[in-house]
Amino acid sequence: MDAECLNYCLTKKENQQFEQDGFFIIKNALPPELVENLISAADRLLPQYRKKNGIAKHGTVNMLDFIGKDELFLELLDWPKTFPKVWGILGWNIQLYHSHMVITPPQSANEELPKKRLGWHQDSGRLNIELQGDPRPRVSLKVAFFLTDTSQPGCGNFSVVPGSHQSNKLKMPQEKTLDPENALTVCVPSGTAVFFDRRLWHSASPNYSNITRKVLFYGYSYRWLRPRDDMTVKHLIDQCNPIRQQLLGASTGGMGYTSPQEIDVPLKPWLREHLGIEAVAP
Ligand SMILES: O=C(O)CCC(=O)C(=O)O
Repeated sequence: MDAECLNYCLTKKENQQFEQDGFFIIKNALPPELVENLISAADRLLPQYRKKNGIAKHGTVNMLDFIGKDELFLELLDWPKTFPKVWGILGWNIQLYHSHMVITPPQSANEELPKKRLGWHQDSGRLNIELQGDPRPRVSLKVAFFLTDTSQPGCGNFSVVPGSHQSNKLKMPQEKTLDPENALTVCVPSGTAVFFDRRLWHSASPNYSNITRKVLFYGYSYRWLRPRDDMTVKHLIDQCNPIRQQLLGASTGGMGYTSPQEIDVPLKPWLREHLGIEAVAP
């Protein structure tokens, strides 16, 4: 991993924002040429995915486990402008536990749907039932890479309720079609990365623009959490450096996930070498 990434470590302000609001935004995380190439890679996968899953051309796609479907997607795993912030929040015992790509085509004009409440949720399914505590522990976060422009509302924007990660429940208005009072439409240009805590109440939203919205979600968690999708990456492991191998789930065995040796977590010695012993949690 290139030590240039150390220029983009988590700042105090980003950390405070993450703790307080449950998310923060990094503009210009990806250069335009890379965004174009990622769009092309995504577009190459879509026709077959739509066909296989019976999704019409204008239907929304939520493709899980895209990470191993094009080598270019591996570049964002440890992307210099984002990855240091991931370890800055979660530490070194981390992995990619989930990837999904959401493609939201414009809603056709004859699809004038009645106003409906958005699909507010926290990530991780049964963790939100079986883990005790209020708020429950963080466990994971996502980095959402925006490949298309959603700088205006109505473009299929990502929506959040700032600060809602601090509670297991989200208060809803009595009127069933309304969203929570303090809901926020996240308006960001292409190339932006949005970091969010899995506990943050969030939702997708309809796309009334004429641009198909494309976002890549990278979910990072502690290594002891089971992956949320199939993580089909075996064919890529040998060509990856040790830190990428760690992120893709490599381990010397079961014990290596809960009580890792340094061989299981090459990110740890890398951080110690570059940042010093005091920067690395035991
Ligand atoms: O597509 C979106 O904006 C929302 C994605 C989402 O709900 C999720 O990542 O859990």
